[in-house]
Amino acid sequence: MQIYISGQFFDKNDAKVSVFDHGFLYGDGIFEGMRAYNGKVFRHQQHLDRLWDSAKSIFLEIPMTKEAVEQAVNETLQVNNLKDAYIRLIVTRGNGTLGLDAHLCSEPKVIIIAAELALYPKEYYEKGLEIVTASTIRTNPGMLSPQVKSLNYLNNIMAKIEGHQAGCIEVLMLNAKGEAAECSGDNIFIYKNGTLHTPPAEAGILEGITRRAVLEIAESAGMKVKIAPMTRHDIYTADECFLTGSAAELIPAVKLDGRIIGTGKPGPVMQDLLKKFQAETKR
Ligand code: PXG
Repeated sequence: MQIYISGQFFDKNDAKVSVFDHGFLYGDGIFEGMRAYNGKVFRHQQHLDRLWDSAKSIFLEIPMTKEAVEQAVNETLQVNNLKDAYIRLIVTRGNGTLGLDAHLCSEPKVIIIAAELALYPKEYYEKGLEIVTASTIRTNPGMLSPQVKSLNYLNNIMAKIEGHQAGCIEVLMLNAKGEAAECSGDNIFIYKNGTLHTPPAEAGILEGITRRAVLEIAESAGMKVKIAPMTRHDIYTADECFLTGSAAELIPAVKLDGRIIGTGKPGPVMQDLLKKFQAETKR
């Protein structure tokens, strides 16, 4: 496996960053998780735009143009001979001191890892996920915005550990108001009485690229779509529930906190949207 670090490729064992990198010391950096289908990155430009927005928000100057990063991502796929892959694009603050001062850091580092896909096992798509609500809440937008895809994912990792302890591979995270925000690494949708619902950005979510694609697909299929605050009660009483993310695409959730959602089986609306989504990834 060849890993790209700031203009050079390194073998997996030699791909290293300094212990003084603020990405390591403080989680001071940002990332994107992307999917390549048949050699092409799905919605590449949107991922780059989101990365640049994250960078701007944390005063991080990416030392490359968007075009150069796009090309480096494509090159990383080619060098590793990967057509269908998961890609991790990372920008760290660079080497600094043991202090917090970001101004003392060297140039930010751009790292690209392209790996074989490690998807959720097929049975989860067939049977649906059982999820629980984590007691760890999603980052409050009054703190670092959850729209910043930062290298500090500890809240989400704590939530995921809670899920693991309950025997679940994904968990629902609430915001400080007690509304449903999203899952630890996926956005959430429900379908009820003919309308597709998902929480708004203001609920304190990362606005997923997959979420956006699903909203566009649903709207162009003439489906009623509502982006509004969502409670756990809404999810318990929904006809269908599913999660979205670059790695998972669309995956059904059939139980939340012990309540069976709808029929307790993957629903027809989700399955139809997944088919349409996959058709788009093939285009
Ligand atoms: N919410 C959060 C908090 C995320 O981190 C999504 C939603 C879905 O966004 P996209 O753009 O992928 O539709 C994410 C993305 C992984 C991994 O290894 C994925 C994410 C974060 C960390 C790791 O698959 N998710």
